[in-house]
Amino acid sequence: MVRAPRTSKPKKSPPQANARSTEEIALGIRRRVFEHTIRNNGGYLSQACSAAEQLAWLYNEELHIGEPTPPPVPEPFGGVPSATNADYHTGAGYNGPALPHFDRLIFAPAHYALVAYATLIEVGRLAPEALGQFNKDGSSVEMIGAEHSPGMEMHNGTLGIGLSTAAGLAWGRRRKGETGRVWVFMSDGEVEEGQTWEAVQAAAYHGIDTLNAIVDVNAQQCDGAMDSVMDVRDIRAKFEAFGAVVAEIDGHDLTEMRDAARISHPGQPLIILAKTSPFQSMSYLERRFPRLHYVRFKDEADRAATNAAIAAELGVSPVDYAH
Ligand SMILES: Cc1ncc(C[n+]2csc(CCOP(=O)(O)OP(=O)(O)O)c2C)c(N)n1
Ligand SMILES: [Mg+2]
Repeated sequence: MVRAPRTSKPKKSPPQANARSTEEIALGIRRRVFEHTIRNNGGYLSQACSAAEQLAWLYNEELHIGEPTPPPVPEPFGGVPSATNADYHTGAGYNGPALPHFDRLIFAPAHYALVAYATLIEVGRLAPEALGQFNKDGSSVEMIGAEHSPGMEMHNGTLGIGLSTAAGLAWGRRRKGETGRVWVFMSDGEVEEGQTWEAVQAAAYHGIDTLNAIVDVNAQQCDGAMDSVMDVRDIRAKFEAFGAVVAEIDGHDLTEMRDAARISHPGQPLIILAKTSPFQSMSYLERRFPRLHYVRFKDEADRAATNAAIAAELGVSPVDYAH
C-alpha cells in the first residue's frame, strides 16, 4: 500500500501543546544534563550538545502523542517480562498510550538516556526528581537506557537494532490499519551496524512510509572521531541506495528540521541526517576533542573549571556540587 503524500501536519492533541518554545526546551535540556554531569562527576554531556534540538523538536512539535500514563516519578524496576510478572512495564507510557492514531518513538542509542530523561522533564512528562534515581540499583532510570526506562519501549543498548525494530512495528501497525507513524531517534554510530541497512532495505521494499528517523550525525563514536574509527563514507548516498528518502540538515536549525519532516516520501522511509556539533553551546568542551563520548574529569581543578566555563555559556550559576 502506498500512502498519498502528506501535505499538512497532523493535528496535535491538546495535552501535547507546550507553552514553551522548542529553543527554550533545548536550552533546558543542555542546562539539566550539564548540572547532572557536574554533580555526578561525569556523564554523557556531549550528547546534549548535539541532540538537544532534535529531541526538543520531536517532543514539542513533531510527535503526535498523548498524555503520559505512568506516575511522574517512575516506579522501581518491576522485573523482567514473564507470563507471571504483573509488574512488568516498559517506559513507553511516558510517550503516551499506544493508541492506533498516535505516533510511537523508538529511542535507539541507549547511552543518550540522560538526554532523553532531561527532555521528558523539560516537556513536563517526567518529574525532575526522577533524575535522583539515575543509575541507582533497583531503579528504572538507567544510565544506559533499557526498555523499562522512561521514554523507551524496547531494549536499545545494542546499537543498530532501533531502526529495524521500528520498521517491523510500522509494518505491523499498517497491517492493523493504524494511522500513527513510527519515529526513531538514532545516533550516527549506528550506521556501522549492518542491521541498519537491512532495515532501510526492507522498509523500502515493503513500502513502509510511516517510518521516519532522525539521526544525530555528530561524527563521533565512543573511541573518538568517526572517520578515525570506521570511515562510514557518504551515508546520504548509502541511505538513498538502500531505498530511503533522505534530508540532510543542520541539526541545530529548527527551520531546516521542520522542513525536512514535511518532505513527501510515499512508499519510502524518511531519514533525516541532522549534522551536529558535539560541543554545541558548550564550546569549552572542544578542548577535549576527539574524546567527547563520555565526559569525565581528570581532577578537581578540571571539574571546577568546566563547571565555571560551561555555566557561563549556558547562562546559569555554576553548580554548587559540594552541597
Ligand atoms: C552493537 C553495539 N556495538 C558496540 C557498542 C558499544 N558502544 C556504546 S556507545 C558506542 C558509540 C557509538 O557511536 P554513537 O552512538 O554515534 O556515539 P556518540 O556520538 O554518542 O559518541 C559504542 C560503539 C554497543 N552499545 N552496541
Ligand atoms: Mg555519534
